Amino acid sequence: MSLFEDNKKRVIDDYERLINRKNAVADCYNGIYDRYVNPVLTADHAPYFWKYDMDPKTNPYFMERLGINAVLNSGALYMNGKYYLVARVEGNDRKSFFAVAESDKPTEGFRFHDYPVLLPDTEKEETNVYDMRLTQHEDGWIYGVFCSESKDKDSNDLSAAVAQAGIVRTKDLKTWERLPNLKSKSPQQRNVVLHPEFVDGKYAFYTRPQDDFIQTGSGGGVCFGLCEDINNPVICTEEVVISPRQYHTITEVKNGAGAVPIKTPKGWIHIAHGVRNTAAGLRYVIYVFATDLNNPSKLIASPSGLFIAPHKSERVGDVSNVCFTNGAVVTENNDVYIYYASSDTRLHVAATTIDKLMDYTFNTPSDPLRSVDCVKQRCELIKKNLEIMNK
Ligand code: BGC
Ligand code: BMA
Repeated sequence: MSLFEDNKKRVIDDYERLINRKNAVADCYNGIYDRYVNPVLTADHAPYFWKYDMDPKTNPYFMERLGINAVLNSGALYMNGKYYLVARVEGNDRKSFFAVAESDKPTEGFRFHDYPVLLPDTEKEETNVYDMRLTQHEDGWIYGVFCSESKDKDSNDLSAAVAQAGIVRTKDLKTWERLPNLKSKSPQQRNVVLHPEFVDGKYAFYTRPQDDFIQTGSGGGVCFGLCEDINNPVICTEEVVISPRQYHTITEVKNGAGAVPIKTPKGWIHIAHGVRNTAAGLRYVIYVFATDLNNPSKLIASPSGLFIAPHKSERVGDVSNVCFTNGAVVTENNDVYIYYASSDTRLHVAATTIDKLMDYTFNTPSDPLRSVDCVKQRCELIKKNLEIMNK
C-alpha cells in the first residue's frame, strides 16, 4: 500500500473504533448522578473528511489540512428516540461552528452529520459563534440560541468584543432559519436560553446582562425577561435577576443559564454555571436552582454550592478548570442526561433521573454564606448521623 493509503486506513480505522467505542459508568460515586468513563464527543469525533484532503494527487502524505482543535459545549435534544447534540466545534483557527451529532444511545455512538450547520450569514460583523441552547418550544419550532461574537470597534483593545444572543430555528436540525439577534437593554448578552413554554402568552428568555465582554459590572446574575414577537426579538420587560451572583460563592464573578430548564412536578430545574476567580484563572462549575412552575422567574430552591466540578482529567484542557453545560435531555422514562464539557476541550455525559434531580434540588440545604454557619449546618448532619450509627 502507498503511504497515502496506509495513513488513510489508519485514520479511518481509528475513527470507526472511536465512534463504536462502548461507554461505562465511572467509579466515582455521589448518589446524585453517574459520570461516564469516556467523553461522548471529542475533537477526534470530527469526521476525517472534515480534516483531510482525501485526494492522493493533492495530498500525497495524507495530511490534515483543516484540523479540529476541540469539540465542546453542546445543546442537546431527545427526539423520536434519538439523541442529538449540537456541539461547538472549534477549528485549529479558533473559530467555532455548530455541528449536529446523533446517536441511538445517550452515552455513546455519537456520529456527526456529514456537514456542519450552515448558519445564514445575516450578521456581517459576527466573527465567532458558540454555545447553542436548543429549545423545543411549544410553538412547534426548535430554537437554537447561541453567542454571536463580534469585535468591539469602539475599543482600541484588540481583544475587546461584543457578545449578543443569536437565534435560529429549525424543524429538522437540517435547515436553519435565522432570526435577528435578541435586543435587550444590556450591551452584552451571552448564555441566553429560551424557555420552552409561553409565559403570559409571550416568549420568555433567561438572559445574562453584563456591562463588558468579560467583566459583569452591574450585571447581577441570571435574569428573566419576556419578548412579544420572536421574529423581532426584543426583551420588553425589565430583566429581573432570578439567580444572583453572590460574594464568596461559586457564582461570585459570574453565572449563566445552561441547559434549557427541565419541567418537573415540583418546579423548573435549571442547570447553570457559576464562575469564581482564582490565582489560576477563572474556575467554572455547574450548579442547580429551581423556579416556580407557574412563575419561572421566581426562585424556589437553591441547593448549596456546586453540582458538577471538573474531576480528575477533566481539569486539564485548553481552558483548564472549566465545567460548562448548555444541554440536557429527559427521556420518556424520566432519565436525565446532562451533557457537560470539560476545560473547553471535550464533551461528557452525566446520567441521573428526574426523581434524583428533584431530591437533590429540593432537599439539599442552601448555602448559609458564612463559614461559621456552614460548620453549624454540617454539624447538624454529623450529629444526626452519629446518633443513627451509634444506635
Ligand atoms: C470564547 C469563549 C469564552 C468567551 C469569554 C470567547 O471569545 O470563544 O469560549 O467563553 O470568549 O471568555
Ligand atoms: C464562557 C462560555 C464558554 C466557555 C467558558 C470557559 O464564557 O461562554 O464558551 O466554556 O467561557 O472558557
